[in-house]
Amino acid sequence: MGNDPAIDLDLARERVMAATRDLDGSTLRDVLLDALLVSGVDATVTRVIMPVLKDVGDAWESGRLGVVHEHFVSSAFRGVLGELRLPVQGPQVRTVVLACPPRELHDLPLELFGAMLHARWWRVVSLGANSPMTAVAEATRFLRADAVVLAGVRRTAFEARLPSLTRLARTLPLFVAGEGAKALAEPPPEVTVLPDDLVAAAELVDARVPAVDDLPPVLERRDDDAESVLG
Ligand code: B12
Repeated sequence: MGNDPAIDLDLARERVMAATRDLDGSTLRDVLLDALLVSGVDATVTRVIMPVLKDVGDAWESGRLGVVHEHFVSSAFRGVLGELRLPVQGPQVRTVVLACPPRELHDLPLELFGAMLHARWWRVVSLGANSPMTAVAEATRFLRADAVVLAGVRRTAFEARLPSLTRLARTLPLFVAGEGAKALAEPPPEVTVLPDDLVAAAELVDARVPAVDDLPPVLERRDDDAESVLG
């Protein structure tokens, strides 16, 4: 890899896309881990993983790639990001619960967002797709969570749950994201709609729930600590 992260990430994106077409899991994993080491979680998610996800989704819709590619890439991304989930510990750790509302299955961008919060020293507890609102509320109580992020593509996923969202938002900061959240005509005033830009959204959540003193360094790339971050 060269010294210019922009060039590396463009190349990484092309290689991940090619590996997806070839269903080549080991190349995909190697390229992504390299990108994460060199450029960190934020840049790799926004410049490599999300664009590939979008390309694969569009190509799948138009028939240029098959359902096999969509499944393959989703599973491979989850696997690689899972490898990075070192436990975060200490009094300064904040806990976030991630979930998709009931009947919402588009959970992958939310998982990617979780990796970005993890890199900011959040303990990320993911309930995944199609989560009952009662389960979300129970998880927040049990974990004494500091925040909740819900994401969905369909407006109805949120619209049908406005009373539960309002109740939940009275107990802790509640963020909603994705096309469905943005399409809400009138989100409850206590609920924050996150921007599409994942870095801006992560910064917003991070700033809204300040950690206690002695924050450890953000788990982002520094020239001298990339090895320790990714182990
Ligand atoms: C992959 C996919 C699926 C996968 C989901 C895999 C997964 N685990 O996530 C599966 C197979 C499960 C699926 C199922 C269905 N899907 Co689908 N799916 C897609 C597809 C092809 C790609 C979505 C994607 O991941 N895009 C990549 C991401 C990066 O882009 P994005 O979703 O636009 O997100 C952007 C922003 O919204 C934002 N964002 C999104 N989430 C979050 C979260 C956070 C925290 C933040 C900060 C930002 C953020 O970030 C992105 C920035 O560009 C799209 C079509 C497309 N080409 O986009 C349809 C699409 C989303 N699906 C659709 C539909 C209708 C369905 C189904 C009902 C059946 C069907 N016809 O396919 C089912 C069931 C859905 C349900 N009940 O939830 C529709 C949604 C229409 C709507 N608004 O209601 C779409 C648009 C297809 C279409 N043109 O009709 N789908």
